[in-house]
Amino acid sequence: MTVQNAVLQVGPLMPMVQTAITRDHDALQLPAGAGRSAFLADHASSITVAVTSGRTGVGTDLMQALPNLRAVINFGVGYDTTDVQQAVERGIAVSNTPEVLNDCVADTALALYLDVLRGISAADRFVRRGDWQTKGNFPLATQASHRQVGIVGLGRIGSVIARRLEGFDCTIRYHNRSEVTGSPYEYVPSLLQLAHTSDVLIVAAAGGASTHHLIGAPELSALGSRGYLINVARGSVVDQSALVKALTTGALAGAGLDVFEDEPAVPPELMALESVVLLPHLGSGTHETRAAMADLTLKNLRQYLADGTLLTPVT
Ligand code: 8YV
Repeated sequence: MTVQNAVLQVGPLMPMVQTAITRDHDALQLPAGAGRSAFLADHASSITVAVTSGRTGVGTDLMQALPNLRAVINFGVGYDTTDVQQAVERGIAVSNTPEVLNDCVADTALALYLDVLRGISAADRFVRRGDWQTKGNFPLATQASHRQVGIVGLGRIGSVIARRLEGFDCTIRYHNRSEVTGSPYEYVPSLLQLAHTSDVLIVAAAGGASTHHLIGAPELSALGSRGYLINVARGSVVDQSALVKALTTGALAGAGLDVFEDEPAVPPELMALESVVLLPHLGSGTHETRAAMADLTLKNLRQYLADGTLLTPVT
């Protein structure tokens, strides 16, 4: 028997989300490998709602294979893995989980900021290796307070990062597609100019085609050999090859990275560098925030199934 208006799980989800959609909505699970074609041949036409995460998404091919898809419910604020253009063209609604993760992602940016400038993780490795006893003092680091900080993307998360940095007496400027009305920070229309005037660039812009490699060799060179890059947005926003080159040649002082271009792959050249802090895309990864994201994901799904509208649509 074919289920009508079926809900489809696309990719891994938090256990509480997976349990809820299976228990309450009889969600089907899209097989990852060989069984996918046969599954789609059997079920594609019955699927009207897909529940996915920012890491997996409903990409171009899968969306095309689901002729009756009406909504994509995305766990995560970022939805660059979903083909939003096709969704708009076909009238498919897409939701995400904004706001609830602002604090934790901003906290992660600040953790990377302090760690990279002060060398906290490197100093921890220094102590564990026994170097304190054999080599003496840990090398001097860079002051984290009173810095010139450029925020790339002063959106919901970027604004919280800026507020946190005020506590460190930093001078904050930002670059955005357009000036943020009423912002207390200086808007710099040229990203290159922002890189020139910043000690640290913090990337908090959304991923996707419009920001692909927004930060490349020229911006990294403008940031310079005493400059630092922090990225808690998407790996795609930064030209990773250019970043690796700048870091390995000393053209950039250091970087704190929660995101990479081809996750979970991390360039091996970075593994050997003491000047970088590498995190496994954990920006929103706390019990509290992930529970709030799960809750908002399920609210969007339930509201869509009840009345065809979304609580937090992306378009
Ligand atoms: C999540 C994120 O880890 O919300 C986002 O966009 O990058 C993270 O909070 C991820 O989306 C979960 O798939």
